[in-house]
Amino acid sequence: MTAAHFDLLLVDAHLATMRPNAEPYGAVRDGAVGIRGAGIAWVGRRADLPRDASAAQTLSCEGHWILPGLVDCHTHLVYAGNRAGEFERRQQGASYAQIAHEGGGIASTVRATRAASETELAAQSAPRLASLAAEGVTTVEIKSGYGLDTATEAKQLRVARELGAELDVDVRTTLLAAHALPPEYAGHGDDYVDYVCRDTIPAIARAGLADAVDVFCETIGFSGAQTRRVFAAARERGLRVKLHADQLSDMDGARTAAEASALSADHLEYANEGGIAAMAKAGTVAVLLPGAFYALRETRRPPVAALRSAGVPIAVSTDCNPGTSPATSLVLMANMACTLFGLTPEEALAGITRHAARALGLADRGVIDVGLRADLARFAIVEPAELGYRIGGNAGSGAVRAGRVCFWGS
Ligand code: DI6
Ligand code: FE
Repeated sequence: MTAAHFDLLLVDAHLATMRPNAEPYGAVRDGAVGIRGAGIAWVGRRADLPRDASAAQTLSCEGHWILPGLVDCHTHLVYAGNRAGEFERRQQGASYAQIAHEGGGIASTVRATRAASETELAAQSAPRLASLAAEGVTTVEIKSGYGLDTATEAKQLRVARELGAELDVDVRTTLLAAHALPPEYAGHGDDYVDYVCRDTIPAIARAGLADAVDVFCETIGFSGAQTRRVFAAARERGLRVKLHADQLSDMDGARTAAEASALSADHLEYANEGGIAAMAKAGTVAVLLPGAFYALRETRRPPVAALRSAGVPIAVSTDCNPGTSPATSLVLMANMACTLFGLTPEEALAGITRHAARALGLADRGVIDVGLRADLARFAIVEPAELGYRIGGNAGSGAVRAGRVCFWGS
């Protein structure tokens, strides 16, 4: 038998492998991870490492914890402009409706995003992605949805991919052309849906710019019938779907998502029981977004107990967007999912690793196990629950993506 040789060997680590049905957090104390190429070749207690194990590079984790590289599975982080001024006005008493009526809200971000050059858009968006990467996020989903015309949606998705390459993050892109009605189509929702189905989806699919298609199914967004039309056009082009479902009202969005075998249904504050049962049957992941819940001062919590008892996997994400969740810390979202929604810290960590990977249809990551991608995040903590417990700060002390060290602190 050939000796165990690794390209990279991590030692002096405690591991929260997040493997299900093992110890809590899939924990292995005094562990080691052997990496060969882009993949994990060995995981276990250091004491069990083969005696003849050797490595081109060995790194000490100095007693820190190693988790699977974190996965932020729902963001709108590529946009131009800023809505802090609107926040200021709202705090002084102006309503969302009033601001929207005056051309603010999503429309103002659409104007700024259309006007920005690709370089400007990338420069404004980069710090948001960098903030996620600095806390060990190695995979990020980024949606379009602030272009609302084919050319600008394509520009957003190109910038998303470019930023991933630049900042060493695996970016998955989602076309969200059905996010809001652009001003050109005011009062003509069905005509815009025609345009999305006939022009935008085929063009984006031909250019290979999107991994999935999403819709904002809501009274202020698109109806269930319109959602199904967009999903059918996506399916025709071989694209998987996901849905902003039941965020502000019960639109039966959870069921609509499940019936289309959606990867995920996201938000879900107002989801009904039938929809949850349908999600369980279809294997659709529930993505909870506590940042938007918090920023909107929503009081109706997503149906966590019902999701749990139906066996629906629960992911947690930032929803990073300029209007309802200007959040750039995924670990803070794990804390908020515990405090606001009642998740256990272990559930919250599964929500930003294993279940988030599944929400993107990625079976090769989200858990530390042999044969999976070597995407790892290192944290200066004494136990995994600390990541659910802390409010703010960044305990991230290192990250490895596809076997390569992205950063390594002390
Ligand atoms: N749900 C939301 O809460 C955001 N988009 C969505 O689909 C709002 C986005 C914004 O206000 O810019
Ligand atoms: Fe969103």
